[in-house]
Amino acid sequence: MAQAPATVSAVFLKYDRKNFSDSQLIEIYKELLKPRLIEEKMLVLLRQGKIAKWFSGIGQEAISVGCGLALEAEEYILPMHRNLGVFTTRKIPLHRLFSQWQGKPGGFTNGRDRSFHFGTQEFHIVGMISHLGPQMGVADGIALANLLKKNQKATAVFTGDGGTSEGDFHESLNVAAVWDLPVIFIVENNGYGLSTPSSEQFRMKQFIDKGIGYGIEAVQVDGNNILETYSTIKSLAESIRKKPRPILLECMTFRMRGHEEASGTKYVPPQLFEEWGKKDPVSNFENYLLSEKIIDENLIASTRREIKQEIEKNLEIAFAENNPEPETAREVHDVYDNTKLKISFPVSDKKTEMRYLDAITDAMRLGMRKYDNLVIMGQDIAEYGGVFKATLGFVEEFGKGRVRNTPICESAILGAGLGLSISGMKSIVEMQFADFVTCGFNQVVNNLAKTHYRWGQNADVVVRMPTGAQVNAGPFHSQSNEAWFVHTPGLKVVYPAFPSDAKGLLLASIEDPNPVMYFEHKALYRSITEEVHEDYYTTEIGKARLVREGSQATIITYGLGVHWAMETLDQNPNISADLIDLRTLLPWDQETVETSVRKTGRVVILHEDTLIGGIGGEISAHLSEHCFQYLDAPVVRVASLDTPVPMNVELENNFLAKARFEEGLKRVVGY
Ligand SMILES: Cc1ncc(C[n+]2csc(CCOP(=O)(O)OP(=O)(O)O)c2C)c(N)n1
Repeated sequence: MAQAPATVSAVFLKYDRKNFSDSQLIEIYKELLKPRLIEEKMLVLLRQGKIAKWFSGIGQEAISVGCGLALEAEEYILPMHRNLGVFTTRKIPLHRLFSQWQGKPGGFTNGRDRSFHFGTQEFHIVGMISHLGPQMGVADGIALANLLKKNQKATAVFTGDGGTSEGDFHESLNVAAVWDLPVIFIVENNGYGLSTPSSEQFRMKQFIDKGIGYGIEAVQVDGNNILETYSTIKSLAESIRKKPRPILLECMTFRMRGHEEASGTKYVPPQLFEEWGKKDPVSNFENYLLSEKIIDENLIASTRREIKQEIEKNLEIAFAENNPEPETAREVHDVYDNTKLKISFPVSDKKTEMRYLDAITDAMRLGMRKYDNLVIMGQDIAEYGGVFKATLGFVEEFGKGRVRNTPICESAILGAGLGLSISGMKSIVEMQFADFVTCGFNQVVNNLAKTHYRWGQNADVVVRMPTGAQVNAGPFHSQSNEAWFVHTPGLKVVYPAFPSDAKGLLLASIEDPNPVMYFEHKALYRSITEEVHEDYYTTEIGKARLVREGSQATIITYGLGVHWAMETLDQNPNISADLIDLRTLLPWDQETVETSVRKTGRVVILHEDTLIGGIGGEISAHLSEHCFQYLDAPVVRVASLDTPVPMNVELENNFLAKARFEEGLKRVVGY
């Protein structure tokens, strides 16, 4: 157990009251004291077994409170797990915080997430996900929205010193630097990441030394000195509102308790507690105000009494609240933003022959024209037009503000997509190749996918995924990774096989307020054409398409598989089969599939993805569970080999499911 902060009567910190009036200083004191008293109460409740876990920020309050006081109420703050002061200075009713910590409905996540893991538009706070660093990319997106709206707002995001070791820190600072984003990156340097001391976390002497590496300003403050944190953040915010740019703010501080209360503090030398205990942010400020005769013992006592009463009153409310009543339908429903989208039909009959790639470009162009809050971000997508030229000419029409070349920072950019959405904007993020989404995987599966379920915030982001093999590009430019995302509640996964669907589904994805992984097959870009409506139209997400009709079997496939199946059927005119193009993989169209299976009684599932853990397994399991009585043959899956994708054309052909599809189809039909 850590030692309690030493009670000091002397003032060990140097306070500069600047132009603060006495009453302002008293207000600041009250704001600083409140999180301390809440925490002290939480520690008591923890010992009494009334709460389960506590991440303490005792010793670091001056940073959170300084930031909360310095920014305007409409400016977003993205705090971490030790920043209670951000929440209290934003005047969140305490019973809502207490309910949140107890998983009660009066909190912000209806019991779905813990402690400070929530956001609230009402208070302009975006809480963390457990992974620490992703916050910073989200802050970039919020700041980008502010920059594009020219609304002169600052954003502040927190990280611990340990969190800066993550790639997200580097990526987010780098993106913010290149784009001049008005963000204050606040590093709370408390010397430890869990139990690991700074010496085992990084080599540089101090964080401000990193500023030069990113080409940004960096400022260091005494993080325990409330007047210094408050005044510095206030003036930095004023400055970046006028001249947008990121600033790294290093706050020197110390965590006076364990990482969380159960973890102990054995790893911290006792003299550090002694040394930093003297610099306690609350008692020093209190003593300073006493020494300046701005407050007296009576005011201290009455302030403490008032705050304690407020805490007790609000705790009563939270404790009296019932736990959330589990309701399965509501849990499943809340995974998505269920705003009903109207399907748009083309106004005229005018059609043009388009390649698959042209249809994608056309959809993006029409989407950009319709939604002036839509931003496209990706590597080399601006003047260069993207490696596949999908956005050629877009900069000329829409400008560099909305068509943004990004540094090679998948994670920060996907996080920025969420930040834009939080600020009411839309985005398309182009992965240069679907394979590279691995570098931003966390933002997709943990941030974009889970945010709506957690605190009701939608992530209006389309991730374009140039995918697939048959292009002799080897293991890192050919993968089919759609199954990873189909397994992630909260995402939609779309995968068109034809130009007309590519256009309609991309426009539907842009309209959809949920995160959509939009897979586009590279081998189809320039190899197929179709007459496509010139007008704006959308194709419903979640609906399969019956491409061919037949009686002997049902072929279920998507993407390039649809074309392989058509080719095989053309070569085998004696086989009569329903050919279903799923078009959307999450949610997949069970009704269309079941209707066909009930008719044919035989099923072959074809996908380019490898077999084990592929979507075929899910569909097959579903059919054996729900259509067993209609089946006249075992469901057959034809997939690519369970190996990485080889480059050599012969090896790749052998790898791909196409090589085994005809045999599989005949096996099913002849069973
Ligand atoms: C990606 C990731 N790895 C590991 C953890 C486990 N973890 C939680 S907090 C923490 C230490 C964070 O240290 P720091 O950023 O310095 O913040 P502090 O706790 O000191 O305030 C670790 C390792 C995590 N949450 N996320």
